[in-house]
Order: sequence, then structure tokens, then C-alpha cells
Amino acid sequence: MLPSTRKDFVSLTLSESGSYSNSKQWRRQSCWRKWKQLSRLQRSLILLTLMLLLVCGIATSPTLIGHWRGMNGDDVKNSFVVDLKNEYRSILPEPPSERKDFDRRGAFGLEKLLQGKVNVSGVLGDQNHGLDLKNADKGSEGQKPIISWRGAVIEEEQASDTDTKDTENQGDPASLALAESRLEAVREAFRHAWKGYKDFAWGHDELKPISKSYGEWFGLGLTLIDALDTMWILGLQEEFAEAREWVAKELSFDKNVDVNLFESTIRILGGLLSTYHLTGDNLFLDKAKEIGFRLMPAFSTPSKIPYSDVNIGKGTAHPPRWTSDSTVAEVTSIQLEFRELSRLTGDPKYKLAVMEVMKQVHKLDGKQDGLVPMFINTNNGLFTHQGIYTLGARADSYYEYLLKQWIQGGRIEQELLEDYLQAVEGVKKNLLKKSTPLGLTFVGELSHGHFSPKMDHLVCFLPGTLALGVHYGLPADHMELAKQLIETCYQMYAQMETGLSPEIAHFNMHDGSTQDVDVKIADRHNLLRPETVESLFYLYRLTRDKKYQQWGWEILQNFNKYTRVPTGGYTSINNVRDPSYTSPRDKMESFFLGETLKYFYLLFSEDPTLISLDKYVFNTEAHPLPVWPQAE
Ligand code: DMJ
Repeated sequence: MLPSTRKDFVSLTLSESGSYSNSKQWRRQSCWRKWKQLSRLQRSLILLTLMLLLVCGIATSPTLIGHWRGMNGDDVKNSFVVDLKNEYRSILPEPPSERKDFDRRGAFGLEKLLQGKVNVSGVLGDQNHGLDLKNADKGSEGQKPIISWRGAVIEEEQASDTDTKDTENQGDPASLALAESRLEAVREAFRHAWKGYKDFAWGHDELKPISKSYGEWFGLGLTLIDALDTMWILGLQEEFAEAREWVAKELSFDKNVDVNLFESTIRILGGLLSTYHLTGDNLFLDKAKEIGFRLMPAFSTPSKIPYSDVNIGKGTAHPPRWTSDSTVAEVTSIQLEFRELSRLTGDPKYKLAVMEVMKQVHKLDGKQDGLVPMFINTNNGLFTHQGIYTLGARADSYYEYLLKQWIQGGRIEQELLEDYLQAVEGVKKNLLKKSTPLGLTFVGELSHGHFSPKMDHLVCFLPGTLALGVHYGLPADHMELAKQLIETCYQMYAQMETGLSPEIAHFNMHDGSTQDVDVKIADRHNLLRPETVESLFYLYRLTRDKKYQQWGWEILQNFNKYTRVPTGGYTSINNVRDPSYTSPRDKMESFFLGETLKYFYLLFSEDPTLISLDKYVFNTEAHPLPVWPQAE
């Protein structure tokens, strides 16, 4: 007993003295004693439980799983974040700034499409239309590297050049000072135009600056609405505030008036939607909802191809008096706006109506290599007046909106991309020629197999659209074509005596001609149109080549020299060939404020985040609408 008692005593004493190793030893001995006292069954059960706990612990450890999959701890954490985001993706749109995977997805989709590895079965149907889709389900092995338009082989993640990456020439004080003086010149031009509108045409559709009066088209304050987002972008707060007040107090769509569906969609609905997005002011959304709703009767036709005109007061619609046809560009260039209206209202009827038009046009016979005729019948939904193909009036923005809808919708509607790519090939094959003596590349027209070297100023939207496509990963040679065409559009200004482009140019193709551009007497007018300035903006934003700004600056100075009316406003002119007698037309189109001056401002801005091309897509009236988060 004594030794044992002594032992216990000693053990206890040591324990109280705080000796860690001895206390541990004591606990181990005591545990061991207890373990020995258990039955064999009890011991087995405890061992089994411990084994189970060990296995569960290993299975749920992120670090260990990551190790097995070859990831580090951060990767593992991120994979959980991604899972969480996926779970909520359908509810919460991703903020644009977080969309790091933005470029990768578009370029990846394109790469697959160009390789014929995409199963084309999106919203519009299942036809393949000329692209080699034979290997549709062979997987992604052996993908070709993506070539950027600058000619570099780039990783999938970088396949789409973003404007925010390229900052050459932006920072130096001289460039910034020059940019600021040009931006101020645009603001000054806007204020001058606005003064004329305010003094003589306030609340009416268009200013007639020479007669100091106004013209009415729909009676809806067209110039004021078209100019809203331009004022916001130019930072003209006072002017914006007075215009907003007019919208709040005076603008009413409850009017017995016929409006053109296309024009009121791109100018009014587009202008209100973009102003809502830029300002967050619900006034503009409410007005957009109202005009969108009132335009819907246009789609009640036997074919669902909309009529050209709607009475927004009576809720009736009709084609023009002389025909039951609509213009192809008109019925296919209202989609960005109505799709956005559906997104904002949660009501699919707007999007369904306009996508039905795209679906039908996608499937129609009568195209030539992706090029569309100019008219479509509202009774039977077929193309009419077939055999004439142009990128100018009545067809132009069909091509623009193919690309832009694809961008707006997150680049998942493959038929839109497919039709766009096919059309660009169609342009190259059928409409591109070179002029003499300078060898300018121009886009002519085809009439029943006969080529005409006639190019509308309207076609000058094309270089900008091609460049935008390349920004989103489309083939590098589109940028080369864009650069050639913008040179041609610039020459349409530079070769005129006033330095301003005619409405239509004819290009010389015969040896011995001394000037590339010829103008017919009936085509010598200039309506203050935006297309060349628009394309200069895209080309500068995406290449940072200063010559595009310089060309734009020359054009702005010539507008000031030949179209500015001293008492306020700018006017269309009849004759760009005679600097001493331009023959003013006494009309300032609403797109001069909505588009031309806005694109001048964006062209001279060195800030690529000012209406970033990654976040916004411009409608055909220069109203920026958001690019949707991918999930929508
Ligand atoms: C504008 O209304 C639009 O840009 C449309 O797409 C074409 N016509 C004018 C500008 O020229």
C-alpha cells in the first residue's frame, strides 16, 4: 500500500506543480486504464465511430480536395464563390465591372462557330446557312489559336481587344489639352444648335434655323428627346434640366397622330431608354414604357411583319398609302429598343414581336450571299422588289442590328452572328470595288446582277460596325476592311470643295479619271448626317490612331464654316460643291444633336470609359443601351 500511496502522492504533487509532461502521462495512464475496463464490443464501437469521423472529415476538407484536383487553396475558395454565383446568376445580374470573363466567352463562341463546332440552335431556328457545321459535336480539340486584328496570336481569355487596355497617347498634357479644346468646341456647337432650337422651335420636332421657325413631323418634340442623352454625356446640366422639365410637363403621347414605327422607335423610345439608363431617372422609363406600348399595334399584320405607320392615339396601324410593303431596314432595326423594353418591364411581348421579324427574315429566300432586298410585304412576309442589293438606304441598319443584337444579348444568339458574318462575306464578294486614281475601297450596289459604283453616305456606318465586331472577337480582316472604308468615307468629305460629303457619291473606276468621287446634281446635298463621324469614333476608340481625330476635327470645322446659322442652329445644305453658294435647306435634323455632335464628342474624348464599348451598344440613332449580363 505504502509504495502505491507514495506513488499516488508523488503523482498528485507533481501534477499540482504544473508539470505538463507528467500530467499528460497521468492522463494517458488513466485513459488507458479506462479503455482496458471496456468490453470488446464497446471498444469496437468506439473504433468504428472514430474511423467514420475521420473519413467524413477528409471528404469535406476544401484544402485536401483541392490538393487532389491540383488546385491551391485560393482556387478552391474561388470555385466555391463561382458555385454560389452560379446559384444566384438567374436572379442577380452581374455588375459589368465584375464581368472579367466577358471577352473570353464571346471569342470562344466565335472561334467555335468559325470552326463549325457550334450547334446552331438558338432563338431563331436551326438552319445553318452556309457555315460549315459538319463537325458540330466533335468537341473542342485542336482549336486554332485566335488571331487578334493586330495580328498577334492571343489566348482565348484575351481574344477580344478591349478599349480600356490601350492607353497610348492618352496621358501627355499636350494631348489632353488638345482634347479638352476640341471637346469644348463640340459643347459650343451643341449650345449654338440648342439656342436656335430653344428660341424658335422649343417643344417642336425640328428647327428651321434660316426662317427662325420649326417643322413638325410627329409633333412629339423629336429634337429635344433625341438630344437628351447627348446633353447628359456632354455635361450640359442646365440645358438637360430644362429639357427634362419639358418631358415631365409637356410631353404627351396621347395624340391622334401617325408616326413612323422605325423613326419613333430609334429616336424616341431609344432616346428615352438610354437617358433612363444614364440618369436612373424613372421619368424617362415611364415615358419609354408608354411610347413602346402605343407602338405595338404596328405588329398586328397578317404576316407579323410590322406596318410602317402607327396612330399612337387611336391604336391603329397601316402601311404607306401606295403599298403594303415595309422597308427591310425599318422592320429589322427596332429590335435593340423593344428587347430592352421587355427586359426593363419584365413583359416579353415586345421582344417576342421583334424577334418574330428576325426569325422570319432569317429564313427567307431572296437573299444573295447574306445580302437582303430592300422591301418586305406585310401581308405575306416575303421580300419584294428583289434583285437590288445595297448597304445604303432601306437596308443599312439591318446589317448593323444583326451585330448589335448579338452583342446586346450577350453573344449567345448564334443565328444573328451567322447572318452578320455571311453578309460581310456577301459585301466582299458582290459590292466591294476600288476607285481610280487613289484606289479607294468602296461599297457599291448590285441591281439584277449589274454593279453600280454608287455609295450613299449612309453606308459610312459600316467601318464603325466592322470595327466594333472585331472588338468583340470577329475576324481580323474585318478591321482591315474597316480602315480602308473609313479612308473612303473621309475622302467623300475631303474631295468636295466645302470639305463636306454629298448624300450620294459615285466612284470612278476608269483609267484616266482625276478624282475618285463624282457627284450627280441631285445628290449634292448634305443633311448633317452622322455616319462618318460615328465610324471615326469607333476607329479611334479601338485603334488610338490620331489621324481619325484629325479627320473628324476637319469635318467639324467645315460644318461650322458652311452650315452654322449665326442666329442659332445648323442647317442642311443643298450643294457641297460650291463654297460660295451652299444653298441652305433651312432644316436641322434631330439626328444632328442626337448623333453627329455626340459622336464628335466621343471621338475627341481620350477617356475610353466614357460610354464604354464593353458596357453599352449604341442604337442606330446613337442612343447607348446596356449590353446585357450573360444570363439574360
Ligand atoms: C438616323 O436617323 C439613323 O442613323 C438612321 O439609321 C439613318 N438615318 C439617320 C442619320 O443619317
